[in-house]
Amino acid sequence: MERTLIILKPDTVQRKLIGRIIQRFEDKGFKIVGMKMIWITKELAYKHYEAHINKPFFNSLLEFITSLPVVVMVLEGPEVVEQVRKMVGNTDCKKAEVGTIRFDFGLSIQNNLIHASESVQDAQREIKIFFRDDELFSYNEYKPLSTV
Ligand code: FUP
Repeated sequence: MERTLIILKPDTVQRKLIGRIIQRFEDKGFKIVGMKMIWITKELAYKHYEAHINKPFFNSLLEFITSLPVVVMVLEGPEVVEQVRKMVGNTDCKKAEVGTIRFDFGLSIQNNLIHASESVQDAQREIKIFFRDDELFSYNEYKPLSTV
C-alpha cells in the first residue's frame, strides 16, 4: 500500500486550518498512519528541500518553514501520492484548480499551506526524514456496517 508525506506548513497552523485540511483527507478515505507537531530545524529543512538549495527562493522558504511549528503526517491508501497531489493543487495558489486545497485556502506561491510528496520515491525519502519506524502504525479501520 502506498504512503505519502504531508506537511501542514506554518500558514496552515497560524490560520487554524489544520482540522479542515485533515478532514479532506479523511473524507476521501485515506488513512492517517503517523502524525505529530514539530518545529522544523534548519538542518531538517535543508534535508527535506535539498533539491531547492540553490534556487533563488530558498532563503525565504527556509525562513518560512522554520518560522512556526508544523504538522507532519503520513497518509496511506491506493495511489495516495498522485491522488493527494491532485487534492493539493498547483504550487502557485493563484494557478491552482478550483476545489483544490491551495485554490480554496491559499494566496501565494510560498504561503501555499501544504507540502505533499511528488512521487513514490520522494515519499519514501521524505517519510524517513520526519518519522522513525516506530512512529508509523499499521492498524485496521473500524467497520461501521457490522451486524453485531
Ligand atoms: P510543490 O511540489 O508544489 O510543493 O512545490 P516545489 O517542490 O516546486 O517547491 C517547494 C516549495 O518551494 C513550494 F511549496 C513553495 C516554494 N517555492 C517558492 O517559494 N517559489 C517558487 O518559485 C517555487 C517554490
